[in-house]
Amino acid sequence: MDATALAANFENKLAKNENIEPKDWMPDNYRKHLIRQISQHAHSEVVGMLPEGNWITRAPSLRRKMVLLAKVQDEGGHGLYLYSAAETLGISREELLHQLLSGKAKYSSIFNYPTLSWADMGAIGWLVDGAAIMNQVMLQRTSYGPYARAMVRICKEESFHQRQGYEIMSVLAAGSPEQKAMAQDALNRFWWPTLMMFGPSDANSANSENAIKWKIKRESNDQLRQRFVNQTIPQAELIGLTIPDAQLKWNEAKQGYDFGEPDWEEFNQVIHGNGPCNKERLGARLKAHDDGKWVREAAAAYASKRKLVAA
Ligand code: FAQ
Repeated sequence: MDATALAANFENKLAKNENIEPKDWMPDNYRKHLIRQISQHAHSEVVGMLPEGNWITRAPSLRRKMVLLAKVQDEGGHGLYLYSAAETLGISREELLHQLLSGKAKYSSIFNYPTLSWADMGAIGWLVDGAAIMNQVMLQRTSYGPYARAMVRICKEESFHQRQGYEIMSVLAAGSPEQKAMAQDALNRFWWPTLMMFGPSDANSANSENAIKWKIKRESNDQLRQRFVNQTIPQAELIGLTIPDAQLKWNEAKQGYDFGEPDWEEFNQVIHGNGPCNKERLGARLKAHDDGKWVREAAAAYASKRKLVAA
């Protein structure tokens, strides 16, 4: 097929909502866009293990510890599926990791905030995983096959994560005044950074136009943020916690809540490396990479030995 026919074939598949698969022809910019988004997503899952990993040894009971451990391991698994999905686009795992460890690649802003109390485990599960699902449900129908398929399993696991977080928050909110205050404080600190997870407003979202055109994203940053707010307010009310937003108000006409504007200056600082924990997070990943060097070397030596035996 000539270039025009290949491009027409690609557009045709998108129009029919058929997946684009790794061996299909695709425009270079589509490939680049996907590598950027999928790898940022993978890095987010892996760096996202750190804030919760901080509380594994201090979980208040064996049950809580087992659940948290399982959840953090799930996030590591999500990172692996997503790195594999990115690799199908022709970039190596080494290059992807280099981009993260050199500070070139972005990962979700939310993981640059500290986890100061046990209630933060509740807030992360409830809000951060809740926001992640809101975004990822649409990604199950993203146009690139390997990414869409990875999202199906990831969404199932994120749904359990969201429930375990909300359960932690509801137990604390129904506990002693100190426990309830701890839950409220976690909500106060995580609310605005969670809203920022959806990315800048549509007017300032440089990548959205292509993402929507290519059916990589099926809904915009603002639409998803609005849906998350609508879904979360009744959940907060049910357990007697207050959303820290004086502008929050039900809007009958739009059948949704009006809410305040996140601090976009703070968001810009965080995504450019100047958030409260950016250096700590990258430092932890660099250390993990160095500590794992002998494992990579041993695995490579074993693989070449097996190749020799097979030859
Ligand atoms: N943080 O033009 P847009 C999780 C960047 S998974 C950092 O609107 P786009 C699970 C953006 O990259 C959480 N950077 O970009 C879990 C772009 O910069 P670039 C991760 C952000 O791609 C839970 C620039 O700003 N989820 O949490 C952020 O159309 C608990 C302009 O933005 C995903 O990655 C941000 N929040 O929309 C794990 C889902 N927002 O690349 C552990 C897949 C924007 O041009 C514990 N990703 N930027 O230099 C997406 O849906 C999209 O990439 C968005 C951004 C919505 C994140």
